[in-house]
Amino acid sequence: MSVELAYRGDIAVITLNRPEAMNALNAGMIDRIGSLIDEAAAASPRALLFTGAGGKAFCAGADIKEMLERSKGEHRAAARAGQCTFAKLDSLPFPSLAVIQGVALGGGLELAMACTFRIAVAGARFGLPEIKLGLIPGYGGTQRLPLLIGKARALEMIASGRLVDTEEAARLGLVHRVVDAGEPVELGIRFLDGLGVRFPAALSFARTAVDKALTVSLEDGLKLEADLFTAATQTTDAGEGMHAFLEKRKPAFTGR
Ligand code: CO8
Repeated sequence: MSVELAYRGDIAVITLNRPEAMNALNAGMIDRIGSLIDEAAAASPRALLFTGAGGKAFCAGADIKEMLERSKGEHRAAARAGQCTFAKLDSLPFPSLAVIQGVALGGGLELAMACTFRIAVAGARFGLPEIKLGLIPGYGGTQRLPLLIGKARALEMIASGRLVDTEEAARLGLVHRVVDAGEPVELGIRFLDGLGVRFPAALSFARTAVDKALTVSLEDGLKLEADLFTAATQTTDAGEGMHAFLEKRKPAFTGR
């Protein structure tokens, strides 16, 4: 199978496994990623980690050969299918992490940008090079890249199609951390362990609120924050977190 789901303890791991084509995403892989996200979510993991097999590429983007064979209507449907799959990833109630070893290009970077966190293994390179094919990003890149690094920088990356290295990616805020070479899943688990054993349910509220910050008015954003804050107070984890503080112990969050 060119996309696989496995578990490392309470962490779900989805591996893009098509190294002979730099893990390029065809329509079947997009469908399968969507099904595997659902399957993983049903198991309520601590986190969902994405990685690419082969060491050279996290993912080199959408399958260019397959794109050439599509009609106009099929292109739109294919773009929407990928966008829906990545939106599902973006709205999971637990964190997701892309461990990027090698290149993350086009649809591959768009997949990584839909994750909560991105870490780069030394030597990784990033880009939205669609312009060099006479195209633009179609799996959310024109929308998520400006949200992550700002409009001017995003337009420059998309217009030039140039690749950025790990140092620049970290400076731009495209990745959260750069780590030394190693086995990607191990590196990802180490990063997640450093963040805490399990995130409280409030993480998904924080993500929703922060996502809206750049797209709605300040007034509407503040109302949303108050609503989500209230929702967070009603979770089991909020009771646990506040009691643990007063009892001078570490909280045992369950993600609920
Ligand atoms: N699609 C299909 N095949 C690919 C892709 C791809 N995106 N990338 C690499 N491959 C294949 C190559 O054709 C080659 O196959 P073969 O051995 O049969 O010739 C094999 O992988 C190895 O690639 P290279 O020989 O080129 O390896 P290099 O180490 O020289 O270069 C690179 C690696 C830099 C990754 C290079 O392959 C490259 O530039 N790839 C294309 C990157 C790119 O342009 N990505 C953007 C694609 S478009 C996109 O992602 C749009 C997303 C939205 C789509 C919405 C609707 C579907």
